[in-house]
Amino acid sequence: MAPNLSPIETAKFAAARRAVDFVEGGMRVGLGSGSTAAWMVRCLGQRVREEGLKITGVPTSDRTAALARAEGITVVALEEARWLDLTIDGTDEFDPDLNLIKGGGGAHLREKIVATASDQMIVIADAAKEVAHLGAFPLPVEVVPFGWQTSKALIEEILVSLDVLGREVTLRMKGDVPFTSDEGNRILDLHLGRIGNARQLALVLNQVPGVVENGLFIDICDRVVIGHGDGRVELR
Ligand code: ABF
Repeated sequence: MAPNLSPIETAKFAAARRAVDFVEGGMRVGLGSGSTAAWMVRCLGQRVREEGLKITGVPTSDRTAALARAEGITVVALEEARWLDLTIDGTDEFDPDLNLIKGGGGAHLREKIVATASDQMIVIADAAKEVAHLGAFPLPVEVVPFGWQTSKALIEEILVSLDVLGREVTLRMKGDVPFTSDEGNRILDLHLGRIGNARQLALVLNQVPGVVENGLFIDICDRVVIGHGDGRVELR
């Protein structure tokens, strides 16, 4: 399956392929979003077809659902699976405590719901996602469309008092219209530069009226599989 890939795709494929080794027959598996997770879904599909692996997949995005079905993976809604054995998903950043910034693809709400409904979460990432401190990647915050400007203003006020470097908050756009998540909500991107206290920020953000969820995953990830451009894999 691994054709001659670029170094970055080699890294993503290597991490995805190694993570799929943790999947056992009979598992209910949360399927993440993004390009690294797409490699994972393809590798899982190969095991389903070639080994007869029996698993049930719960996708975190409509796009992942379509890919999983195309790969021959049995897909069910989280409501039907109720609880999952394992979720495998990508990330935008991970720090030494395996805390994450996710949501660059706009799917962090469903990703966090699925990940927290799992016995274990494994993150797959190319080595560039490893950071000493979270925050260089813009932190997504999903807000309902009603009164989103008020939510944005309240967030900006909060940032003044918190342990962050930057304070710019932008509405995520798709071309010249606001980006809409699979749930029909809007995404605000917090350009913070460096987050000192991610645990505190995650708690405070979700208290803002209109905020549905933020992209900080604190104490949720159990293991990170890191892929390198030469095909090497590391486990954290
Ligand atoms: C998803 O994958 C998102 O949470 C995250 O933004 C994205 C990372 O994408 P990629 O694997 O393409 O770098 O999990």
